[in-house]
Amino acid sequence: MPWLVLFFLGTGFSARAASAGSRPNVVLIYADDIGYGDLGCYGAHRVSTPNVDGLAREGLRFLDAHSPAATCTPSRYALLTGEYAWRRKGTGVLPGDAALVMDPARLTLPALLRRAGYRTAMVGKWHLGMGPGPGRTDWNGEIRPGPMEVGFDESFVIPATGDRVPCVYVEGHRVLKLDPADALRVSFAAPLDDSPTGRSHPELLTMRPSHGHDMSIIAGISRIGYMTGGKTARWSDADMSDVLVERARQFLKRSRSGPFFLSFNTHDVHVPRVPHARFAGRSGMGPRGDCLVQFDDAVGALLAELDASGVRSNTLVILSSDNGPVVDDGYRDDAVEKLGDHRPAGPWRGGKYSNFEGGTRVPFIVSWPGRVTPGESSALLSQVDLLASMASLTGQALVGEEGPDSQNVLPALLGESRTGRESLVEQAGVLSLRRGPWKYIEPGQGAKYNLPTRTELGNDPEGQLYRLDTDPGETRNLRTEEPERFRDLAAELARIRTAGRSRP
Ligand code: NG6
Ligand code: CA
Repeated sequence: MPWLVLFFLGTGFSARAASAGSRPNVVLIYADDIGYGDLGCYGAHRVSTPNVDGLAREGLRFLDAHSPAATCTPSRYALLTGEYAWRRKGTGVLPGDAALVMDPARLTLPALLRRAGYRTAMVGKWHLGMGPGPGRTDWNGEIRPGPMEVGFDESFVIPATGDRVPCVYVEGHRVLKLDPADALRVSFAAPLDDSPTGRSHPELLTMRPSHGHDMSIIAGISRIGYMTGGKTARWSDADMSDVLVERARQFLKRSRSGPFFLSFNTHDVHVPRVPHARFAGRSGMGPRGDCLVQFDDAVGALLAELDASGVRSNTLVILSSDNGPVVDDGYRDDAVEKLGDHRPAGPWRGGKYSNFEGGTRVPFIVSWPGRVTPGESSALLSQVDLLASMASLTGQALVGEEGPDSQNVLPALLGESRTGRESLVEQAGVLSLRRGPWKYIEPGQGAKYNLPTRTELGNDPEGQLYRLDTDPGETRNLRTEEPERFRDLAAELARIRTAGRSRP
């Protein structure tokens, strides 16, 4: 008799663990440049983020979760494709007129969910290129391929970043609110006319650059790249968060019969940081802190919409960020002056751009009320794993070349296991390999500091080895003390590199 009971318990458990065929809605809230220490639930005390903290309280807060890279484009590429971006040329931080970096033929996260019957939407920052590329994309016509060609049924995006032209929204295949009589042109090679630029006319600016960002002036702020025309289509930086939230809410309302997948990619807290007037001054930390408050408010609005639609208990919400934090990322916005004792990267060294943990160790919260038991988890995982994990959630299998670096960490995401991956490759200037408490950083010839941002890049021509459980701040390089371990990890990284895949 007891074995029968065990049998039933066993099958019940494994069916639950595998969730074969279960199709909860999935909402990914993907922040920009928000660091491990930027949110209240991760220890921030000078900025208040009650909505995110509430999500963490009723969900699972991860302590060793990573963005695939320490900058935006490679992180987003890896998240969507399940392939480490460093395997592909041309996946570094892209200009605003870049061609789509993904092969539309390959499996992506939205395409996988669509296969399982989901309606999929992309709202917010894209930064993966769109159209045929520089000089060839017609911003006044149909812009493709883009999000809609890689698995999204609907798309409303900032093409690149807030600090890069074109400063317009693209809805579906078209620039929103474009007047055909005022053609939009974009160039990253040379000015398109003799309009004043940030460099030639700094007196026209409402926010001045601290480095770069001195080309076309759009809405009083000079950006990276040149654009002319498209005046009716230009966005208002201060309204951006509200515009994206409204689009996301419309999608949620329309899709409540489910299942749906929403990728809500905020612009906060990337530069230029221009919070809406109702958040300006709220944090006492200048625009960077105010944009954190704005981000939190957007999260609250989305969760409220899920509640109002009655779908919250059937929705898996994942909140994370595309890379670690940066304080001065190119505009004089008081972020450095008003930082005080706020530590954007929490206990980790470095930040955005860095090989140190601050580059990719980011907030990661999973909530699914009634399904995911609240708590915290030290499981090692990466956003590159979402593809294989969502495949498992929806009862699908990855085959062949699909998601070559994506591992199924669903049991960890749902809190059924505290074990994630065994090892993980982190990408910044060079590659690092994490295994257990160990971190190997391959030799790097680059500079010690990214001077403009003052970020420690974590380069050492000899390579580095750290033990993070006893030395989270990566202060003691054990390369010469642990030569064997150093060699082993270097060899493992070399194997992952040459194998072209790491998925078991
Ligand atoms: C850098 C920009 C920085 C930011 C970053 C991309 C300069 C001097 N710096 O080149 O401001 O835009 O690219 O950020 O131009 S990311 O989060 O999209 O990767
Ligand atoms: Ca970013």
